[in-house]
Amino acid sequence: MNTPLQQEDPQTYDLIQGEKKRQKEGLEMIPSENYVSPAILEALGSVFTNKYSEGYPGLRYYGGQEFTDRLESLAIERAKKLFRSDHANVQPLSGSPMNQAVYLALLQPGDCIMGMDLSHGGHLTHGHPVSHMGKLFNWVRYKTHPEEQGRIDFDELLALAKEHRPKVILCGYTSYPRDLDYAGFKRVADEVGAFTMADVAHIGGLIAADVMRNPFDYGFDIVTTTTHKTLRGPRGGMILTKGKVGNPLKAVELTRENLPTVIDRSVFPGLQGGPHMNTIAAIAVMLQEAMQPEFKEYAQQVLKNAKALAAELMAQGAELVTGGTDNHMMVIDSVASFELGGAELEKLLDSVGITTNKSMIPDDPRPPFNPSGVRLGTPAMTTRGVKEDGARRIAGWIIQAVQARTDSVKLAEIRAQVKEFSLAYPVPGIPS
Ligand code: DSN
Repeated sequence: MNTPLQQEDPQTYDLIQGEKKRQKEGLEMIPSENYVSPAILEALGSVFTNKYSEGYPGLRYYGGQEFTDRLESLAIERAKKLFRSDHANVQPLSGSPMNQAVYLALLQPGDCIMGMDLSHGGHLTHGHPVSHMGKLFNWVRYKTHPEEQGRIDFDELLALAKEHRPKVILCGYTSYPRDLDYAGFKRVADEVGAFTMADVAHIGGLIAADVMRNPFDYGFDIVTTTTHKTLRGPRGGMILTKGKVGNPLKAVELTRENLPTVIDRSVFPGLQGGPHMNTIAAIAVMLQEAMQPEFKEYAQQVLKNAKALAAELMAQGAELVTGGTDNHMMVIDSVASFELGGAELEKLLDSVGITTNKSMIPDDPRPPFNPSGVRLGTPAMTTRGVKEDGARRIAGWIIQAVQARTDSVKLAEIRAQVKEFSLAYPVPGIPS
């Protein structure tokens, strides 16, 4: 029997079927992607999508909030517990508005903020000149030392901070394979009286599971995270803060204690309109899943798989930025390793069913659309149940594909092996 979607819009239905097949038959190795559970898909497709809820629980601009208020409060309480924060705003529509809401809450146009250089692993929203936020504020970018396992030199950072007197010191990354020394950032921020902000979008799930450091344990003021990467939820964002929860309808002075209120007011009415309540429902489910013991095992396995994948890639001749990984991702220097640009390697791996994405390497001389690297990660494959031996096989296929780059017969053989392997590990929410 046809589904309602199939009957009403067969074109869209067919595209969804195509995407399901692609996800089932291939390996998702983009470090920011994952698979949600059937329960999360159900919450995301629920009738909460019909509801407008501008405001916050108990303080809305529309009627009919009996269930939305309880839902948002549930998500907030779960987020606070999981991340050990005093407050959580679960309304950001995704990562960019989440970070924008923080900058717009703490800074005036032209104010100084420090963040990690994009080619060293920082995100576009961390002040890259092409972004609106990059133009609005005075960004000072710091770098890493990739030849020293990606170390950040805190003497250099302090010297920069003393010179530029930032109001905020931001750490966090989108393409950096190591953990961060939050205590080092906090020391520098305290010397110049700056707020501390960590964007842990990539590693939110690993922090929630306590397998990576939590910035709040080092005195950070604000932590932002998307909800769909290692946290394995719907696409969305959360802003977690220390401080005293106040009334978001009343303007308050910008102080550490007032951060929860200042941030709430910045998200709504400052930046966004109605929150997506169906997404908040799915975030609530995701947070509950992340509190279970199985989630900790998942997070531990993500790290073990990344170590196994990285070690095997290096053993077979790949050069990794910083020489390895301490988290869920790694960046292959594809030019140094194989004389292949990142775009070429991404395309080659697409052809054998391994999905990755091209990525800059530190101080990359090549342009962003064909940079010198490719980024890989283990969150999605680990959700499917792949373990270290599988990670090593995947490394083998990546190297074999590079070696057979002009041999279409061999590439087709690798594609068939990747498909057979992938089909043995079902994707949650997609019947096998
Ligand atoms: N697009 C995300 C990533 O792939 O890291 C971050 O925005």
